[in-house]
Amino acid sequence: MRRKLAAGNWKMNGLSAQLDQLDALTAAHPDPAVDLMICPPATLVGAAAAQVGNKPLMIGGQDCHPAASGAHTGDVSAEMLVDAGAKAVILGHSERREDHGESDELIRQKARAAHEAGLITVICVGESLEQREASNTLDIIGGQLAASIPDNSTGANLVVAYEPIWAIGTGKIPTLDQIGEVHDFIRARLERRFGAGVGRSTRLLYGGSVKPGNAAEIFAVSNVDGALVGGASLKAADFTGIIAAL
Ligand code: G2H
Repeated sequence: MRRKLAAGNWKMNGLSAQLDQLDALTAAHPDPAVDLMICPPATLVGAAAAQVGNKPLMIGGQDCHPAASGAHTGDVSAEMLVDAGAKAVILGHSERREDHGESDELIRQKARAAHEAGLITVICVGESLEQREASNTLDIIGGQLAASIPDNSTGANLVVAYEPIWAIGTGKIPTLDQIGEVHDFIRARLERRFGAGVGRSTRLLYGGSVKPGNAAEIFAVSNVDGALVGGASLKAADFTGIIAAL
């Protein structure tokens, strides 16, 4: 049985005062029935992890470099995230694929390094509106899965997030049938590549304009094990509304 997961992606939002939201979250969920994760910007990962301590809220990064250390100005390694107290890292978010030209191959290298460092990876896949309208969604997702998920993935260290690019921060979401079709497809591809054990235990998140008002219907879709939430994770009250729907 897969444990549900609510993961918040703060993106490039949050100064120190934003960490107050973590206290509000852990106070509202002292013993959650689902896994909780917040991925703040890199500047806050260490402070966030220290603030959360042993409370049941994982802190994650939003990216990492494939190398453990070296001459890579501005980058952060998986080992550094672990050292800062992170338990997870988001990789291959479409904003990184677009803003930084990240390829599936690079994402796979990052994910392999993150798994070796002991992190859970939340690997993002998703199609553009143009690709969906051309009926290429499953081909695109299949290619991203094959090329960006590393061989050292397990049901424990891999989470896949389906984030249709056109639904991110736009308020638009796919139909529930469209979400179900893609999640069923991702599950089948994982089972085919890794076998039933890993394929069935890997958690699949939906991401893209998830809000307290639409979370319950999305979570009722087959093979949706939780959400990767951007804007609505910035306020503990909104995120709590989503957690309550899981
Ligand atoms: C999609 C999501 C979080 P939002 O990027 O990864 O953001 O919920 O703001 O659409």
